[in-house]
Amino acid sequence: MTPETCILIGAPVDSGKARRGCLMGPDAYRVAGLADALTTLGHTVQDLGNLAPAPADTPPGMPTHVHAPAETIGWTQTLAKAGQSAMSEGLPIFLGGDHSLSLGSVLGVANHAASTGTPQFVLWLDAHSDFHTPNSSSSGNLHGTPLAYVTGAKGFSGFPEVTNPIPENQICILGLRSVDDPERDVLQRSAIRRHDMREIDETGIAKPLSAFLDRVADTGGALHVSLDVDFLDPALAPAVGTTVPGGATIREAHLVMEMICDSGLMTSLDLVELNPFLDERGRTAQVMVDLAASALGRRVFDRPTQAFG
Ligand code: 4U7
Ligand code: MN
Ligand code: MN
Ligand code: MN
Repeated sequence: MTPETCILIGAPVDSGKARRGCLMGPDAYRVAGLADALTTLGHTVQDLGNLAPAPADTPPGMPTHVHAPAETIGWTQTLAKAGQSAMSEGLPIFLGGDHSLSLGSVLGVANHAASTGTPQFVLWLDAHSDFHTPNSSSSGNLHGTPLAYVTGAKGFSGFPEVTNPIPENQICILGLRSVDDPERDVLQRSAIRRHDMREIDETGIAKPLSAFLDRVADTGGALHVSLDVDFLDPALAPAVGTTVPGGATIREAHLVMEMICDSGLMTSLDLVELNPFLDERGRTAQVMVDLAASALGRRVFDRPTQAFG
């Protein structure tokens, strides 16, 4: 693949849920050798270190059961800014941190895409749909809300205004097996492409993914990939707070990454929800680094260029 400038953005976000530990994620990816893996593949790596959230106040109008809204608002401001400016320098890789970091990462890359007149697409690899608003969330955990926020959903008082919402038909979710009732109601009425594990069992994972990649390619779009550790089966990737059995296998996940790489479409990447405190001898961090390497060109053999579809 064409050599990229990969910009590592450490986002030790831990405010998106009550259970702590994701703040150790960025360093776990560094220890697992992410930079070396990318350099070996011919890319240039620039590590911006770990960022910190901008100071923010608790907004009036935020339901009181929501966990740490001010800190997450601060992170959203910081990461949107960092993401938008990194987009003109290379391919940002957001090292999480819990999934609330994507409130900022997706906002930032979408703002950049809008400034260049490019349609922004989002591929969400996750057991969960993360389509709550602060009002619909019964847990009050904002890591369950980023996809709703970036589509321009109401209820995110105090958060940066979403001036370039991602159109529903430019979002694809793969890996679903835990969707709450309020999320299901909204998703079923939406144009979001959503593929649960049952469908993946029945058709294979390549089919829905290649259809989505074809659409990105046809429109000349930018593609943000958001990889939640819990996309994978917890037996293979135990370092996550929200384990849901029945997830993707190692090969399904690598195939997704390899197809993304072959498409040449990925313009930004989140690695989220790794909680190193729950890991077993670093194996989950290693799996995530290996998946990032697959998305950026690691191969057993070269393959002839081919179209999917
Ligand atoms: B993750 C949940 F109730 N839906 O809202 C919630 F099941 O980023 C989980 O995908 C959210 O890990 C999981 O708390 C957020 C729950
Ligand atoms: Mn998630
Ligand atoms: Mn999840
Ligand atoms: Mn999770």
